[in-house]
Amino acid sequence: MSRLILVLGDQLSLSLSSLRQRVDGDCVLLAEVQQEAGYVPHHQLKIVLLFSAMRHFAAALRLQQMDVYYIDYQQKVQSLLAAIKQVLAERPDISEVMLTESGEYRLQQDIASWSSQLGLAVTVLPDDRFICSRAQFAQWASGRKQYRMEFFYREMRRYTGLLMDGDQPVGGQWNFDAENRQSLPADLAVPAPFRVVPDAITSEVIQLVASEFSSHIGDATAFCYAVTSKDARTAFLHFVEHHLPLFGAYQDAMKVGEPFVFHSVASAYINCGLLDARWVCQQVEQAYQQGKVPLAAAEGFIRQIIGWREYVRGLYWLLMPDYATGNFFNAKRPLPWFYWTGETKMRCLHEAIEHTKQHAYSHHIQRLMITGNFALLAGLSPHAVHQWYLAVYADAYEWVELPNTMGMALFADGGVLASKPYAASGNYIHKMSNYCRHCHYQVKETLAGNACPFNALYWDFLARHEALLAGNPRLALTYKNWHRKADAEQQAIRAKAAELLIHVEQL
Ligand code: FAD
Ligand code: DLZ
Ligand code: SF4
Repeated sequence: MSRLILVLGDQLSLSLSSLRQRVDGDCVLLAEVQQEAGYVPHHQLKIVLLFSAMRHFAAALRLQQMDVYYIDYQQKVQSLLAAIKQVLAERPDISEVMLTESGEYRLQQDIASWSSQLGLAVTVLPDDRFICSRAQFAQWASGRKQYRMEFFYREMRRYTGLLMDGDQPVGGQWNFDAENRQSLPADLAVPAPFRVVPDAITSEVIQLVASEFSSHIGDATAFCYAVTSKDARTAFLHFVEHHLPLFGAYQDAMKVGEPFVFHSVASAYINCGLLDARWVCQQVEQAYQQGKVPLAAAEGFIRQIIGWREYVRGLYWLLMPDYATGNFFNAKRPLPWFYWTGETKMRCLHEAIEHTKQHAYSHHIQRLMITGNFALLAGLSPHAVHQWYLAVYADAYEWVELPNTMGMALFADGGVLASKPYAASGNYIHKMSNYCRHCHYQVKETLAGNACPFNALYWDFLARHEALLAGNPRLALTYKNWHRKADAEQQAIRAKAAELLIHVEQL
């Protein structure tokens, strides 16, 4: 009897746990299906990336003499289960379905019902592309009052041996973040990102997506990402050579017309399996050891992968499904339409959303301190914001998007992930970007007609939620500053914020 190995669209790694179990006679299935392509209105570039990478991956498996079934989108198969049934109808010799665990809770629940629906054994294997297993994370979390990333990260440094000198961190410090918060000098040129010219397979997928998903955000014909692990590795090595040396210093910086700055643009590749998380860290460690990049840059990058990335995944599986329904501030406002169009006079939001539309990408500080910060201050519904982030980025899967949105950007989990809300006024954006110099609004103003909306919204957010936040020691100084303001000024700020929120669609 044979087994059918189902490989999901974000499992495009030859070393995948399910593929390692393959023996002669087993066959492999990849399927472009309506359910996965449609559970949120994914960005057109994300669908091109996934479908083209899946098709290239199927070709790579066939080159290794594997027996591969590939269901393409034109066959209009509704779900992964329906795709499996289609293969089983042709292959009565199959007695078991095997797959590596899904990255999303939604699909995991679905898979749990497959065995009874198919009348076959369904074997689910751990996804060991992650460095920390779900069980290992649960063990780390058990008995802790707080799940702070920094402590988890140190354990991961010890566990992987990355940037370690025996049991001590190389350079005598775990974290060089304090050196990583510079704004971009006006005359510093940003090297061009790596681009790939679409081949025949990708061109065909572009046409498919342009016609089948034309109502989704983005333009499929602008696609220039890698779709094979070979090209994704070349793209990453391009980053290591040209961008990594300044990655640390300018990690938080933003500039008009520069979507990528010194970032790696690697998340979409790592998350769908084209790049391996351990491999990227090794390249970065090696670049440091060879003297090509400063320690602060190498440590800053490795922290994002073995720290943040592993941490949010652990937290997701530890706290789902309740985590998805958090709404600490009881925020209810619908998402303004400009999140889809970028048509707003606020230059910072316009830039972040335009980058998102054009590239299915914006970098971390744009996600956190621009679109996320505005959503937090304006009291947008966490569910609506979560659905938006899940749809618009090429790297978005719920296991990584949800904790970043609910926990980091919106504090909707009440402080499980972050020790205080990442709320900021226009002043922060002005410090870290040149956006305000190109904006309709005046960043130094709070009450004037053309005042930066972030200013009044920031104070109003703090005042609105004082009962929930005033006890947080990290906000003590902020509340002291609020209470230093005269009553009349406080009232004027709050009235201004109320006015802004009534007209939020026109900002
Ligand atoms: P770099 O800045 O070059 O960082 C290197 C790598 O570190 C990234 O490729 C990524 O794999 C990892 N990384 C960095 N920060 C984080 C983080 N906070 N959580 C997890 N991994 C991290 N990341 C996603 O991969 N998918 C998402 O859907 C996603 N949604 C987000 C939503 C919000 C509201 C916020 C604030 C952040 C989100 N992030 C998400 C995290 C982060 O913004 C992206 O990983 C990063 O911007 C990807 O760009 P890059 O590859 O150029 O990253
Ligand atoms: C994101 C995505 C899309 C757009 N389409 C497919 C698909 O057609 N077939 C598939 O197997 N996977 C797809 N994916 C990725 C899945 O949604 C992802 O595997 C799950 O959400 C688990 O993380
Ligand atoms: Fe954004 Fe305000 Fe600066 Fe305009 S002035 S770019 S709205 S922070």
